[in-house]
Amino acid sequence: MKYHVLTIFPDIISGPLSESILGKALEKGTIDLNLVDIRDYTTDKHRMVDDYPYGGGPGMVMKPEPILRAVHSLEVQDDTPVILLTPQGETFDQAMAWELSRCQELVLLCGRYEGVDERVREGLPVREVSVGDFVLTGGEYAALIIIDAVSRLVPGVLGDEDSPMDESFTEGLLEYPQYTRPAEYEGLEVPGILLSGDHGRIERWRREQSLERTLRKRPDLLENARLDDEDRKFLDALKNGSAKKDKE
Ligand code: JF5
Repeated sequence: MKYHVLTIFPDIISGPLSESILGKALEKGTIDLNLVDIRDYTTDKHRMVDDYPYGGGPGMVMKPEPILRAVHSLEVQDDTPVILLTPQGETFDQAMAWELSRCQELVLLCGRYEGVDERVREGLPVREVSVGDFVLTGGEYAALIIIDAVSRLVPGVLGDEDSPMDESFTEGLLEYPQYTRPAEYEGLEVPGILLSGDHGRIERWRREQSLERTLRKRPDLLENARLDDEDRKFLDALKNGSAKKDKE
């Protein structure tokens, strides 16, 4: 996977991507990063990337020419998605992360200020993507979120030990609670079932914890979750307040 990131603040992108798992993946070449400073595609002596909005109003707007020149300078296949990070886009989620992970390359366009001149959207087939209903100071942080979520799905980025395939088992549900040593910390105990060695019961307990958490915290997720008959029975029991409390 190769990411082409267009930004006027390349250091915001390079810093986080030099660390941890993605830093290793970049070193290994499992993922690749082409950082493009939009300012390098200006032609005036002040290297101006923004200007006042026509019609007045607060803030600045990113000029179209440097952005379009930067995008056109890229050597990418014609079908490479050009993603513009903006609160106005379709909301990014795990399904989109899987979809994007199947691309060979992605172009991520980071806006700043009050936004990007509308003609960038008209001059390019851009896909507008939002990472959530809030406003950031710039698209760089949204681009990092997308790069992180997509890269961990690219084969070879995670170790074999923590394969993202695991999640397709509990697809669409919140994760069950995790514990590690010590078994007791200041009176707080690890649920006994996890120490029992009974893998069948542990698996069922985890499934029920996932279902219960999802029902309590994110009931909206249940509509698209993959549930079997046993899951539905358990959820119905929870909703009726008659689910048996776990004894551990
Ligand atoms: C941005 C103009 C882009 O604020 C965001 C954003 C929020 N969710 N997803 C993206 O992007 C930065 C700000 C102003 C264009």
